[in-house]
Amino acid sequence: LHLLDISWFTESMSAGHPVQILDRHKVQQADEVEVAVFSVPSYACQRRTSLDNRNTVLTDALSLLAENAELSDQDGRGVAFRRAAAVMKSLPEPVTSMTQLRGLPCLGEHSLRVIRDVLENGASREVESMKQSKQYKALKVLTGVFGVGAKTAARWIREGIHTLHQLRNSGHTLNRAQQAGLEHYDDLNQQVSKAEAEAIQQIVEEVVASVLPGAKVTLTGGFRRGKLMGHDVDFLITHPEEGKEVGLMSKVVSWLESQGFLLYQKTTRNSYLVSDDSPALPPSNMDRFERCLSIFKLAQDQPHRAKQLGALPLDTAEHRRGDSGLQTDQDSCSQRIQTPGGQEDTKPWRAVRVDLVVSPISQFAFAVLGWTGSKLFERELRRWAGQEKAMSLSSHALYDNKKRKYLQASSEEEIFAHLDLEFIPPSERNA
Ligand code: DCT
Ligand code: MG
Repeated sequence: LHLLDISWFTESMSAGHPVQILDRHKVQQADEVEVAVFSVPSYACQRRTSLDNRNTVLTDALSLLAENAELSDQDGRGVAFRRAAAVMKSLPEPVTSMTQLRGLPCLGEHSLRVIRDVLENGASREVESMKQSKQYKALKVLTGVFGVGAKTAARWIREGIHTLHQLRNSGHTLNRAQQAGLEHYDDLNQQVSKAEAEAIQQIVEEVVASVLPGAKVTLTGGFRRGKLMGHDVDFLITHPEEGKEVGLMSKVVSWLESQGFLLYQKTTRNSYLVSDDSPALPPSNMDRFERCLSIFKLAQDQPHRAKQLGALPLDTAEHRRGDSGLQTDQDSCSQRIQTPGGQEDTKPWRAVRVDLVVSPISQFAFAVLGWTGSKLFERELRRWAGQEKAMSLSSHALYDNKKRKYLQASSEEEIFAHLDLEFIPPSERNA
């Protein structure tokens, strides 16, 4: 056995210099097999994680366990599996044996058991049986409705509601978001492509330019990290002159609504104020900007639409969701229209989840960093700031608890520098 030891680790954790290859050496043993032994720093924000994942079978299994934990309201377990998956995503080569993993951080007993099962048997028995379980299937279907979270889904399941058909006939009064979610269920459970995101960006840019010349629109979320598909489209809007952005959201939303672009929208007002003497950090760093959660009506040219859906039959929702294996009883006839020629065809538009956020320029660097993700990368940045640097990071500000003051930044690079971290570009924040 040749043990090719690729040590990736920080020169100094507190100095924050991230991943380096320190050395490579071979340990000669009996036969000719060569395997790499990995070492990575423990915070995801110290690592570079591109979209080129060499261990998808392992990370898919761990991510499913994470998802199931989150859907079951077990966030602690969810984070543990997310961290384990993120470590596997950052490895430069496919893992073939357990010996390669000794010394890696964030791999708990449970995650290691799952990895071993996948390496030895090609799949994890636990994950496979979870995927087939009634509980998981029902949680997936119900939380697939926009506006339905884990707690609501669990309550409905306890009442015996497992399908959309049962939900519709349950007599439950759904709120406005959930009604829209049910109505556009199929569309919203179909991934959004980069091309669709760009088409929406064009519309948003035109609207923003017409209501506030000079304002800037930035595509954030997964698409800024280079993803080709996403579950929604996230935008951040600002203006180079502080204060000019006030009132912008309502104008943008009114204009979009008047043009028939919005199938649903809910705007929340900005409630964040930086105070001079205390951190005043919001309990959740996501909810203090002026923010509009919307469902966009995106026109689709028919040939493109047809090509995109390929030869898939349109009779059930599960066909369009590919291999999820989930059964729903969505009446997808609502997704068909009669063409003038009398032929059945897809409707000429689709519903897409779009998030709009407005930030003042003074907070823009923090906002763009906070909204670029991934979710785990953000969580790890905040954990690093708190535990290693005694600082509080949000998508509005960075507060130094020891110096008792806010640290200003006008770029993401400056924030990484304040945190003593090497700058990680968006395309390598796919933890
Ligand atoms: N975010 C976060 N914490 C949350 C929710 C979101 O830090 N609880 C940040 C990270 C990503 C960004 O907001 C946008 O969120 P999503 O759209 O949910 O994530 P995404 O990476 O864009 O994923 P997708 O490509 O599926 O839209
Ligand atoms: Mg997104």
